[in-house]
Amino acid sequence: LKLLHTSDWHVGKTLRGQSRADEHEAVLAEIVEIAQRESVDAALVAGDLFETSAPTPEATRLVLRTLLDLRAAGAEVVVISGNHDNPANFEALRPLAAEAGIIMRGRVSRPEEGGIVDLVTRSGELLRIALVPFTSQRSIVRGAELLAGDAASNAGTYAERMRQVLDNLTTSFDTRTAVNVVLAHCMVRGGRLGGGERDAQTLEDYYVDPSAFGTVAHYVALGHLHLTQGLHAGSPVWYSGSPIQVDFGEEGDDKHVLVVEAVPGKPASAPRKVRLESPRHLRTLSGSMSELGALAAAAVSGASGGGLDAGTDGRASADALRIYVREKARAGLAEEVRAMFPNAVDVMIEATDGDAGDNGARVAPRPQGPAELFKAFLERRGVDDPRVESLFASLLDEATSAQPVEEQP
Ligand SMILES: [Mn+2]
Repeated sequence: LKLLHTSDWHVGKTLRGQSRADEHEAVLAEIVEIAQRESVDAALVAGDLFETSAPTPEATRLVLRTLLDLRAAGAEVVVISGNHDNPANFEALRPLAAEAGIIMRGRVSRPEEGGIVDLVTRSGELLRIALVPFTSQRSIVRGAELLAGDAASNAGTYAERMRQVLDNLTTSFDTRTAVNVVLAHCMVRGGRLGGGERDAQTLEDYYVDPSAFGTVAHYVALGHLHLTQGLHAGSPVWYSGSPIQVDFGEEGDDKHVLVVEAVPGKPASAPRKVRLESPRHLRTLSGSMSELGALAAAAVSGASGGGLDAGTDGRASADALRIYVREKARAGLAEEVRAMFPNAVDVMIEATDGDAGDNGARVAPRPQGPAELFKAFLERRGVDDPRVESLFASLLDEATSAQPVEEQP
């Protein structure tokens, strides 16, 4: 039995206001092609299909098209929501998706109400999947209660609640008769960030311990972290990573889908990484105007550029560039840089005190997100309390994710 594992598509993601629809079109078509070529029994999509909880019609069209194409390739298609997705929308689409042979879940459900699905795949094997869509701090108590069948005590961390949810969903796993898989969108302790993930939900409060997945699953297919990686656990626990470099923090990361083979009664072998060829690369350049000019010339001629890699493999023109200019600020400077690099999506001027060039700072400042700025603010105020940071992160997340505040039982 062969599984294709992908996640974190983030369709609808823009880069400094520029659409990335063409990148998404290309990479999702590539994933469908891999599913066809490998004749996979099932395609598992572990959340964050969309960038926002209110996707545009264009983003919706592409995601639905891709899911239908995966289904048409002969694969069972199983999808859960991530923290960027709208869980209520996923639940609303669920019956329509089911008609198309696509299993979709937005919320943790009892095993008999869709928390567990059994599929007889085209290879004739039984595939049992426990579905664990992203669950927020706010809804984890209800999720744990729902599955335990009684009121959970108010004590208990996010990690403990998630362990209860996973325990309840995986009790029916039977390694002799089925291939057992957990499909989840969450932050597992020990995972490495890719750089494009949203701050709040990678904090300590949202960690799940790898041991919570137990030892019975053949495979645990995770979404949330954008870097392809396996974790040390009792079962093979893997993040497929995102198919595109979602933000500049992921510069240089190769992107993959994972292909896993498993049969009942035997532990699964390690997943095979299938490298995605189509994604555009994100790249940061920095230098004075004369240094940047040399890089631009080298990129055009395909030669190597003076110690700064402008992309010498013929893809340079296709890269999306972030450029730090070390030069005295003057009117029209950013426009001059954009003229040199038509693929610049972000141009930042680092003003220098003296003459332009070698007197300028050598290190480009790291761009700071709201959480980092707030942390710096707390430091200046002499506040040392991780709970305040964590509260800020949750509030920021609520304000920016626009998830429905009310949760229906
Ligand atoms: Mn996520």
